[in-house]
Amino acid sequence: MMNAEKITELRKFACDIRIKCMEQFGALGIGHVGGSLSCCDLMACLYGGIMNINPQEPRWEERDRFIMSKGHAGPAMYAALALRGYFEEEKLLTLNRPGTMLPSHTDSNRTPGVDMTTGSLGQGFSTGLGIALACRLKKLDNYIYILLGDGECDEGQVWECAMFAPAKKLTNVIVFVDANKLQLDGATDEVCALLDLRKKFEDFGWQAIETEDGNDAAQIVRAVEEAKADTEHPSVIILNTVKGKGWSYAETHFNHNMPVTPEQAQEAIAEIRAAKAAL
Ligand SMILES: Cc1ncc(C[n+]2csc(CCOP(=O)(O)OP(=O)(O)O)c2C)c(N)n1
Repeated sequence: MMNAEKITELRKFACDIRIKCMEQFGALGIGHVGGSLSCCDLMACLYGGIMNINPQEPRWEERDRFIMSKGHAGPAMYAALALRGYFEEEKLLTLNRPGTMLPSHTDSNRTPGVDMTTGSLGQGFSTGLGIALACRLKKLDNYIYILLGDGECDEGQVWECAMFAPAKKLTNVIVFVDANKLQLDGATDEVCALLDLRKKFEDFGWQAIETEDGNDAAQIVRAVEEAKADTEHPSVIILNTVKGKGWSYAETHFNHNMPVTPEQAQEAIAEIRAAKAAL
């Protein structure tokens, strides 16, 4: 149970993560803005309080794991990792440049704190369940957190995983769906409608929880507590989020991988700083 003070700290951490995202995009001139900004609150909750991790020992065996299955949102994860001290914050400005340790999609061979290489949508869910099964066989007392995009849920592989986790009783798994309703080239409902995602997961044997506001730290923390209280089923938490959250331009203009000028990055950072100051 986290108190109100801790929740405010997580909200501020989410603002810092957003600022670091925009610094990365501004330096590169392009980036997956919408899908990164929509999951910063989750990154803040996981890396700022929920996960049992040690930034000084990224490969500590008993740690909780996080798999960014929607790998194109790597910049949000990198921002959280840098702010938690996994590597120097200056490295963020090398995003996706030749020789960088921070490719646009997460790569466990390059970045301390990245537990699995992702980018091909659907695969992070499979490899995450493999890790969960291995941890279970090793009798580790830890959690495996996996983030999917709602567009990613159009992948057939996701539904193979949805069958596998309950069948193997992987109760150490908590999956999040970043339900921002948009994907690469349109609305998720129009590209391939998911219909009642919560019921679908329930029918596959999951405990399914939905947050009204998936960008709200208090709701995310509460949902994870509820997930952990069910020791019979793997859990999925559907986060109703806003693509581009925190920068009004990105919230209101459809974007996926968008160009970002230095001026736009500064405009976004000023807006996020003001939001943080109001907390
Ligand atoms: C297997 C596969 N097919 C296509 C792509 C190209 N792709 C990258 S991101 C994306 C859209 C993903 O949408 P969503 O999961 O909703 O992500 P978000 O809106 O949160 O950024 C697509 C189709 C990919 N990375 N992998």
